[in-house]
Amino acid sequence: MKNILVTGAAGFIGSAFARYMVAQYPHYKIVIYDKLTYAGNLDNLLPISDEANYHFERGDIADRAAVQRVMQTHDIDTVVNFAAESHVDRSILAPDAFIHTDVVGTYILLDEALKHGVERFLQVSTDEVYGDIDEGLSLEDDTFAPNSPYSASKAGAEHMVRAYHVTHGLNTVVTRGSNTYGPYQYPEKLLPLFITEAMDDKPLPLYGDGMQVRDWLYVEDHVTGIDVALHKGEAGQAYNVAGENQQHNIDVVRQMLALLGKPDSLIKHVPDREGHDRRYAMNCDKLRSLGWQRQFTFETGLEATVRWYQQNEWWWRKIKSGEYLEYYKQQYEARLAAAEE
Ligand code: NAD
Ligand code: TDX
Repeated sequence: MKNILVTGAAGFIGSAFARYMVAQYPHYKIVIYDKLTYAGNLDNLLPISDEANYHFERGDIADRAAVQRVMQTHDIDTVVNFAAESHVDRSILAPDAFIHTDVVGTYILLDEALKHGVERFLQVSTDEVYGDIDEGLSLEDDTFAPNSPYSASKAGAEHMVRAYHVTHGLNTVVTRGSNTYGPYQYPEKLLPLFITEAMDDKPLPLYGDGMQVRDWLYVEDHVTGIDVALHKGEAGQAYNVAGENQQHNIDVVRQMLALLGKPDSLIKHVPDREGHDRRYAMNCDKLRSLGWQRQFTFETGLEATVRWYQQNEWWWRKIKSGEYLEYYKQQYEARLAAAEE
């Protein structure tokens, strides 16, 4: 591994991975390739933008000619694919971009990686491919049952990764992360949306009864999980990256409000997300057996996250304008009007 193409690394988890890799492996060349959609933000990469082993190229993973060019220019031997449309609610409102990037884009990246002789291809996937889990923990060999256009597109991408391994012998690894939170997360996801809205004393639109269960994973632990799978994972295998911290949404929100010193009365129960999965939970013994260990508890991770948003208003205030406000209105205006106390 010498020259690593990290796609989608102007986003939340990809930028954390890039910041970590640039510092951890000064002898690797880290080439970021990102379309800079609404979720891509060069501010996320400012801490490493002057480092000698960091390079940035703007482009779409579904643009074959551009992908070819970047692989050749930088003599890429390793690909880590974070690039995706990542928000479930947006996939319900407008699924086209999810098919374009998550499905077609992943296919083009795989195809060009194969042609270019890439030695390792890591696909960043999600616990949502397993679908709603009533009880127990999802294991890597469980069947897929994706329920949203987002998770269906991520499952489609994974099937293509598998096919390129089995059919063409491409050296692939997949990681399936659980709900990730931390600094630099775009304020459309539950925690950054609710932290920043609560700081302004705005109502917090909690879907349904708020009793859905998610497994919360701090972003820096997700990043080290991907690093371990990249370096030690067996070709053709998938690895769950879990927080082993399953909580009801309403409890997560209450803990966040306590850290901010804001009242629970900001919570408004609004009409539910369509097709809303009730519970995700994974077993991550397989990745642990490769030597991965989390460093953050939910208490330390949540506190670090809340303080970061308090201290970095420069980062998120400018995001909350233009397209963001249009999306917010479309997603929440009618829901908040129909809110129950
Ligand atoms: P994000 O939305 O913050 O960032 C996505 C990035 O991909 C952005 O920088 C965007 O500009 C870029 N991008 C989008 N379309 C592109 C295209 N066609 N070509 C090139 N770049 C493109 O997402 P995130 O939350 O950081 O998630 C990163 C990856 O991790 C995704 O693959 C997602 O499915 C997966 N994942 C996320 C979570 C989570 O909780 N956020 C959990 C598990 C897995
Ligand atoms: O306004 C909201 N109100 C609310 O009740 C939002 C945005 C979310 N929620 C609920 C829905 C979920 O049960 O909070 C929970 C978390 O929601 P999101 O932050 O939208 O995440 P989720 O839908 O669980 O998906 C996330 O985890 C898996 C990421 O967005 C995906 O990219 C990842 O694959």
